[in-house]
Amino acid sequence: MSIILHHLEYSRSTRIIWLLEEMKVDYEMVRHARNPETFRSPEELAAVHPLAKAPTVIVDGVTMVESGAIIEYLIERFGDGGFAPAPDSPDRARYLEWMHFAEGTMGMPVILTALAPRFGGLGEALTPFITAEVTKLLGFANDALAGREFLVGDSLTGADINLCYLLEVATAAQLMSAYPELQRYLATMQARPAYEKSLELGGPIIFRPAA
Ligand SMILES: N[C@@H](CCC(=O)N[C@@H](CS)C(=O)NCC(=O)O)C(=O)O
Repeated sequence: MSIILHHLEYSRSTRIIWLLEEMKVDYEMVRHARNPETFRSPEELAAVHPLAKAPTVIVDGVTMVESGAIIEYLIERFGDGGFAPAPDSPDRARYLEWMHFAEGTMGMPVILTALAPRFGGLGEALTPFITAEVTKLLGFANDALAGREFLVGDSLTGADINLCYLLEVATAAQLMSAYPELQRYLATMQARPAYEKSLELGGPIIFRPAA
């Protein structure tokens, strides 16, 4: 068994470090720095996969991108029955829904909002649309997590891992103040030893320019 994780600084690939540390499996990590001018991934990552995206993993010689797919695949192969409800569990549908909600629905508006200040803002046309979307999506997740430690069931799943990166981005973009349940949930995840280890190994998730 061989797992190679291509990790890009300040990126979603911290999700995969976190998962691999939770599963306690051996892996090799190849680190990539962002281009300091464009903040995009470097040529070395394009040599691994044409999209040059993080995370990229190579599992037993097969190269794969997309956090959600990678998380599902690694859990199937190496999760030892944990980190996802079984296919016939009543929690399975909700697990898959949350897993794909993160990148499929929440990612674009949250990341656009976080990036917008660097590019002169969202502008008049996009601001109402994107802001309403962010409010709806964070509110939805906040309500779903009321009184819960995890998105699904009573233990950590891949869906939690996929969502938390976006909550880190939302926190950095100061979008989280109205969502106490999301703040509490994220704090609980941040306190997990494997989460702490992922930051130790991968560096900060969010780039913060020197003041
Ligand atoms: N939906 C993809 C998004 C991957 C993605 O956009 N990753 C960013 C890092 S957070 C990236 O590689 N950016 C560098 C670039 O596109 O040049 C996933 O969840 O893996």
